[in-house]
Amino acid sequence: MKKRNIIFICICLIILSLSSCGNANDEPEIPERIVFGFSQLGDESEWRTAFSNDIRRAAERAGVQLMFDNAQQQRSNQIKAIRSFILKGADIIAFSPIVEDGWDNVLREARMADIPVIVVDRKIETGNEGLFTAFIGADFHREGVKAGEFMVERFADAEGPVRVAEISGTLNSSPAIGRAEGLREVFADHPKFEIVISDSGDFMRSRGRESMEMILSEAPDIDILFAHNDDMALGAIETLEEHGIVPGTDIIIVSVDAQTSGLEALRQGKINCLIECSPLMGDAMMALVLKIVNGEPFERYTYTETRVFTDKDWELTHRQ
Ligand code: GYE
Repeated sequence: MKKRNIIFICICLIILSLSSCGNANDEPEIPERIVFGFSQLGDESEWRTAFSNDIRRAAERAGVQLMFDNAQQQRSNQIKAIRSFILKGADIIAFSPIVEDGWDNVLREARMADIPVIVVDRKIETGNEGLFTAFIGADFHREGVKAGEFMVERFADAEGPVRVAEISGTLNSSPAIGRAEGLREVFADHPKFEIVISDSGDFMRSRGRESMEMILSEAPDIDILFAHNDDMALGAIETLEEHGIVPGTDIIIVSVDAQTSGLEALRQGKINCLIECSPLMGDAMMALVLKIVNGEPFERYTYTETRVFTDKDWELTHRQ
C-alpha cells in the first residue's frame, strides 16, 4: 500500500512537471508579424510586374505579412484598398499612386487610425507633406534631364532643327510630369531641339503602337522619339517596322526603365539610349517598414540610382 502511494505520487509529479512545460509563461514569445498593406496601381508594364514580384519576394524574406491589392489602373480602387487596409488594422501601409493628386482625404483617415503610410515609386501632390511618413522612388526629373543630355550629345553636329516626338506616360502621374519637365529643361538651353508632337501612351505597349501611328501621320519627319518607358518604345518600334522605318537608325529612340525587353532592343540597335529606372525597391522598402514600425530612425526620402545605357556602350563592350 505504501509502495503504491509512492508510485502514485511520482506519477502525479511527472504529469505536473510535463504540464508545466507547456505553460505559456515559460515559452519564448513568438513575435507578432508586421501586417503590411500595399496598394499597387496596376500591371501596365514590364517594370510594374518586376516591381510587384520584388515586393512579394522582399516581404517574404523580411517575414512581413503582406496584404497586396492591384488597383487595375484606377485611383478609386487604390483609395478603396487603402481604406480596407485601415479597417483590417494594418500596422503600416504603402502605395504606388497612379496620379499625383487626390490622396489627402484617405491619408488623413490613415493618420486618424495612427497608421504610417509610405509613398513608393510615384510621388503625390499634397497640401500637407506631413500626411505621409516617407517616400522611396526614382528622381523622374533627373531621368528626363539624362534623356535630354544624350540627345544633345548625339546631335551635337546637327545644325537643327532637331525634331523630337514624345510618347508620354499616364497623364498627371509623377513619372510623366518629371520626365517631360527634365527633357524640356535641357532643351531650354538648346533651342535647335523642337518637341513637335507629344501624346500620352499610358505606359502601355499597345498604346505606344497607336501613338506612333498617330505621330507618323501628323509629324512624319521626326529625328528622335522619346518614350517615357520601354513598353511604349517597343510598341512604337513595332509600328515603325510595319511602315518600313528602321528604328534606331532612321529615328533615334530613347526610353526610360531599362528592363529586360528594352535592353534586348538596345542590343539589337533598335533603341539607342535607355535611362535606367529600377523597380527593385522591395528590400529597401521592407527595411523602411521595419524601421518605422519599430520606432527606429529612418530617411524620409530615399532616391534610387539612375544609370544610362547607350548603343555605343553596347558596341564597346561587345567588341572587347
Ligand atoms: O517607368 C513605367 C511604369 O512609375 C516608375 O510606371 C514607374 C513607371 C515606369 O508603368 O514603366
